[in-house]
Amino acid sequence: MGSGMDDRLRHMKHLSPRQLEQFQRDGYLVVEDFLPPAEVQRVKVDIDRVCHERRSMTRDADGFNLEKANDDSLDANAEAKRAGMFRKIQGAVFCIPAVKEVFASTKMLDCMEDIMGPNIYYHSSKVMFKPANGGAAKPWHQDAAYWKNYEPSQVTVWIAMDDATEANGCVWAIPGSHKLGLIPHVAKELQVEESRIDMKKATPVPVQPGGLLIFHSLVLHMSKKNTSDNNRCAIICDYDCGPNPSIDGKNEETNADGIWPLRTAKVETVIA
Ligand SMILES: O=C(O)CCC(=O)C(=O)O
Repeated sequence: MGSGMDDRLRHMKHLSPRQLEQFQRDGYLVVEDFLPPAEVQRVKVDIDRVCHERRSMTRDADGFNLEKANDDSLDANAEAKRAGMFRKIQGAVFCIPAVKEVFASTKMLDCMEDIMGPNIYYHSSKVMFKPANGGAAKPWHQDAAYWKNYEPSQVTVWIAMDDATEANGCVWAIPGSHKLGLIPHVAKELQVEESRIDMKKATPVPVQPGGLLIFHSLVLHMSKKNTSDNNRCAIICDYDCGPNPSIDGKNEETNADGIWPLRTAKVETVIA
């Protein structure tokens, strides 16, 4: 290990060197008990408030995607399972203040700095719902396949708002798959065919409310249909270590190029 790495390990702000090593080996890491229960409750109340305001929606609009009767989340005009039953809210930090507070907090950025280094930019965010008794599956994919014009330098934080278990559709991952490079994706809902995946390695990643699942944008992951009586909701933020425009578009936080620097290394100017 070089002295640069020694230095980095000495200055870790939230994670332990063992956790960093685990992330580097597997491409993902679970950090339990990151948000206290009261904070999880506060975020859930804010999500519920925003959903309640849109409870009559029957068509996708403004980043709000509904659960579809035919389970095809990409078919914006397909019949919704129920008005106001959402699958996803894209750009969540911009419409749900409590979600923004979590993802832009010092504690969260300290944690991400341990993994990504001192330059952290906003890439995108969402709420992913998986309603009880039928919330749709998400097939195997690498997030980098969705972000075609970007180098795969993003790291995602997925935070459980409910107890995410195998029964209600927790995420599954293939440890080490971030080292495989980008794998061809097919179909409308971009996905990797199972024949290309070492399915013996498929690992469920249950997370308790307030726990984090942190994963690299090349990690193969998926989640199954929710066949249980319990809802499963997660808030998600994707961070980039380069100054690239957010895929959620320009808004009050971004500069004219659509870039939102959340934390950048301070360069000391030496005056001779
Ligand atoms: O929350 C889920 O069920 C899946 C999330 C996911 O695959 C993603 O954000 O890329």
